[in-house]
Amino acid sequence: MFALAATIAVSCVNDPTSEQHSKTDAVIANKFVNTSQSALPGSLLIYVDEESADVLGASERGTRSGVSSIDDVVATIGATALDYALNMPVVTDVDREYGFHRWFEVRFPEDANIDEVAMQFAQLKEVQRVEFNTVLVQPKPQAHVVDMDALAAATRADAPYFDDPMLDLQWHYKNTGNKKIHPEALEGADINVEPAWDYVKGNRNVVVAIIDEGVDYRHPDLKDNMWTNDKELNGAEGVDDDGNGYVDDIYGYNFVPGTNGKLTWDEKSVTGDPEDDDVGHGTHVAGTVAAVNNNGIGVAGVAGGSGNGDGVRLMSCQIFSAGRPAPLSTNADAIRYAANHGACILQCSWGIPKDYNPKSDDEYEQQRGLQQDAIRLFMNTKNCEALDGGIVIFAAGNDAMACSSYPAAFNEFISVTAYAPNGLPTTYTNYGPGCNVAAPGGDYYANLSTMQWEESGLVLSTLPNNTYGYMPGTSMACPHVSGVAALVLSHALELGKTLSLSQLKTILLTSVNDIDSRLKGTYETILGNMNLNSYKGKMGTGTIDAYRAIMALRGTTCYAAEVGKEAEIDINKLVGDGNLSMKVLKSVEIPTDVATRLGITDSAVFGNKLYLTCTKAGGGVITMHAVAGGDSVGGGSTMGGMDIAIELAIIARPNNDREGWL
Ligand SMILES: [Ca+2]
Ligand SMILES: [Ca+2]
Ligand SMILES: [Ca+2]
Repeated sequence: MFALAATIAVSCVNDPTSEQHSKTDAVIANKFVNTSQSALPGSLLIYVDEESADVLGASERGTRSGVSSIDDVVATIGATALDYALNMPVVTDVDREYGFHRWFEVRFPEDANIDEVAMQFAQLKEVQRVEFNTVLVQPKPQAHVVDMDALAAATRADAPYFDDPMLDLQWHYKNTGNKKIHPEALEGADINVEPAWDYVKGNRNVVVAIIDEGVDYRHPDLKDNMWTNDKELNGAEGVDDDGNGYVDDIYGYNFVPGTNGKLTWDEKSVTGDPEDDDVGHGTHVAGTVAAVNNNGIGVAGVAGGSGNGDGVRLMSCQIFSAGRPAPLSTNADAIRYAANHGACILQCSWGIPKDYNPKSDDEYEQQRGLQQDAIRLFMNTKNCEALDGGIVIFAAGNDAMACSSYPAAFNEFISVTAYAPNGLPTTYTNYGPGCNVAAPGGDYYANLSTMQWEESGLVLSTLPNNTYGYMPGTSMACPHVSGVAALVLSHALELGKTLSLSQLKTILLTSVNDIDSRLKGTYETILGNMNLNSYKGKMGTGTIDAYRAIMALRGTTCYAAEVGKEAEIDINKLVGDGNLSMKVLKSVEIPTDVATRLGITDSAVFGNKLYLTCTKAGGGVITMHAVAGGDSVGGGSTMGGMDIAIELAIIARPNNDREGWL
């Protein structure tokens, strides 16, 4: 039976009802980074002045700081612990630069009135900021283990790029319009990654930090692409072999308080609520970025290599664990770890609770606390030769809200919305201000003959314990963008190019295909009608296209062709300022594999124009040979001309016009 709750569009305008702290003393009020809404009970983060930080740093801490005013409050509230908010066995110069040595976490009984405790600290001149330890939210989609019978039934007609048997079903990489996957599947509604694999499949020197549930690093389709901390890998169990403050952090670490630091992925909830069980979210996200390609098993990953140990590497930074609270101090610790251990892409499928979402970038910046400082460290840390910093990619959120959630929405991070196999926004995706780019997140469809929700239109990836399965969400869209970013950096390494953070973001947000022309009228679902007009211009710049991104990096001009319609390509419009006067286009080279992939059945050159028709969606590079500065003098000969070759990447997509489609 249909068991899915209807998604209700909610307004973006919040109505915070949290108690306002007394504004009689503006100085004190300004010390509060955030409010106690969604705060972890019995925990506060305080940011002290430099002098107190020195005293605290030199003290044994525990429950006494050595700063008398702070100790008075600590005694009054019956504090049980006082220490650095981050795990810093050694405070480095970089930690000082970011002020991490000034952030402390105070623990006290959970039944204490947290607002009153916060006020006591805020009244001290030594305490400059007070931050509630907000508990972050993880979208918890249901996982559907793949049905092997369905797999056999939905096999696609053309030969998949790699030998991974489930690549056939990964419509999000190549959507052939297979109606067995989704009754309205739209050919070309995908990230167009297969032609990008002609140029690059991954690179070991690109490390992607998966800030999520733990990644099952033993999974046969992930283990070869796991990042490893070699000192721990070759070290002793139970010993912090590299002295970084984390014991046995071989593939990453479980930062969640109340765990022993070991990565987990299938633990039953500690709250007793089955809704809080681990669902394999981190393992699924990791597989989309870099499941091992071409190894004859399971699925493919966007930047998973060619089966020869050449995929990008995955670092598991676990912040969600079996329903335990995920406070932002833990999150900041995980992000600092990613920055300090070699990651250059921060893959974030989580957010701030929606009831507590900031309403503007200014508000988010005012709430500048420990987490933002950690993200800033990540963005400013160069861990990949090809990128001048670290890129931060977030899911936009699944609340069908007309704006992105935060932190995704912040203008320095990429916020990813989700579309379905029909090329339309998913029923749950956030959209509107703050959203930057769309990627496949998948959606259920209702099978009216069986009265079941079908999951083959969701995203297919790895799940814990050597299984595979489907999940929906902007959480699943986000790793597609992280994967494309990883491919671009991998190729940049091979080409010896270095990108600034701004250049990489520009490549990702401009290497897109149109979605807006499909967004008109009403889309009927059994849960209700979606007004597609309201999504127009709000899903981001478009749907991300891996092939376009690689072509943008290479500097190859792209030409958008419509499937099934003859393209008239005027060479004079492609180069220079678009007003060249090359009169003779001599010939065109269309490699056989490109002709096959795009289904180019005929082509012709006439004067300065090339005519060709693509019958399939995809991408490929052709080369046009022209004569510059020469002209025909009759009798077939030319005078004074120079042969030039112009590479052109053809991106073929189907007609986006949905008029009359429904
Ligand atoms: Ca260690
Ligand atoms: Ca060890
Ligand atoms: Ca595989």
